[in-house]
Order: sequence, then structure tokens, then C-alpha cells
Amino acid sequence: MVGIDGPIGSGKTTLIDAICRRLRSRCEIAVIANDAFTVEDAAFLIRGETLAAERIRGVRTRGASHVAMNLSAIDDLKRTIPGLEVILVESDGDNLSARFTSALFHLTIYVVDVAAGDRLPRKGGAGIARSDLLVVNKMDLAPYVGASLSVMEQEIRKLRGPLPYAFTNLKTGNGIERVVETIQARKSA
Ligand SMILES: Nc1nc2c(ncn2[C@@H]2O[C@H](COP(=O)(O)OP(=O)(O)OP(=O)(O)O)[C@@H](O)[C@H]2O)c(=O)[nH]1
Ligand SMILES: [Mg+2]
Repeated sequence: MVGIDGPIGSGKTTLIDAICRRLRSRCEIAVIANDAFTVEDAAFLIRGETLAAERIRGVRTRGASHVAMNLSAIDDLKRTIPGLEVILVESDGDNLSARFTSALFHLTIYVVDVAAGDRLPRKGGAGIARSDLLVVNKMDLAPYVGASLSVMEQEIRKLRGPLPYAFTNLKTGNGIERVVETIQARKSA
């Protein structure tokens, strides 16, 4: 079970799509996409044929009984897909890791966006400092917002110590292998 959290628009659904495309022939994988008021992300993944439709569940959180709805989606997936090894759970952007007990996840991934600026890591927060893997996405946009990737990297190392991070450009797939390897190393739904 992998929890994928991060601010709205940072690239969580795009990351899930990229991970699934690389892992779907290698292991039994499924997705639960939490959205506050829609099931847009699940619909996007189904339309794009990221995985077969029965492997993708959308949860409309509306802020209420979030955990219960996810637990029921997890049970449902496990019943439908025997031998399920990896479930990727996308947060609705409203701090999934804080609301889910970390015991539920084998791995937490926090996705931030370079376009938010190179001061972002310094501003900290639990996801940036303590997630099992920090993904710094949209590397390609750094020059357009005047963000320095090396400044970001220094700040991240200071904050996270030995905890891993990956810079990615999900438009080209640059950096994604690191993320896929981390998930494979902790595989087990
Ligand atoms: N330039 C660039 N755009 C990206 C990259 N990754 C994602 N995007 C774009 O960023 C937008 C938001 O990506 P999503 O994957 O929907 O982000 P999200 O975190 O799932 O968003 P919410 O579910 O609404 O919180 C989309 O238009 C993506 O195509 C990247 O590496 N570079
Ligand atoms: Mg999304």
C-alpha cells in the first residue's frame, strides 16, 4: 500500500499513471484516487487505460468518513484482484498522511512542484521532511519560474537527512525509475 500525497496540481495523478505503465506487466497493481468533490482522477486514469477499469477506484471524500471509504475500496480491490501486490492511493490534496495512520501504508510518497519555487523545501511540513520518498516534479519548469534545482537539493538534504528524494519531469519520464525502484523494493499490498 503506497500513499501518494502533495499539494493540488503537483502531479500525483500523472505520477500514478507513469508508475502503473512501468509496473503493470511486472506485478499486480491497483489504484484508489481520492478527490474532494469529483471522481475526475479515477475517470482520467480509466479513460487513458492506465490499468483495466476494475483496478481503478475513485473515492469522493467531501472531507467526511475518508478512512472508512478507503478501507472499503481496499477490501473491494482485494476481493476483485487475487494476488494484488501494490495499491497506489492518491490523496485528495488535503493531507491524506495525517488522516490515515501511517501504519496503513508501507510507503508514503510526497509530490511537490518545482514551479512553487525553490523556497518550498525550507518551508518544510511533514510531507516534505518525513515522507519515505519526496518527489520534486516539473523539473522542466524550473527555468521559467527562476527556481534553482541545486538550491532546492541542498535544502532538501538538510531537511531530510538520509531520506531519499527524486527530481522528475513526468512529461518525459525523467527520474521516474528511482520512484518505481523504491516501490518495487517495498512491494506488498
Ligand atoms: N510541465 C510539466 N507538467 C506536468 C508535469 N507533471 C504533471 N504535469 C501537469 O500538471 C498538471 C497537474 O497534474 P496532475 O497529475 O493532475 O496533478 P495532481 O497532483 O494529481 O492534481 P490534483 O489531483 O488536482 O491534486 C497536469 O496538467 C499535468 O499534465 C511535469 O513534470 N512537467
Ligand atoms: Mg490528481
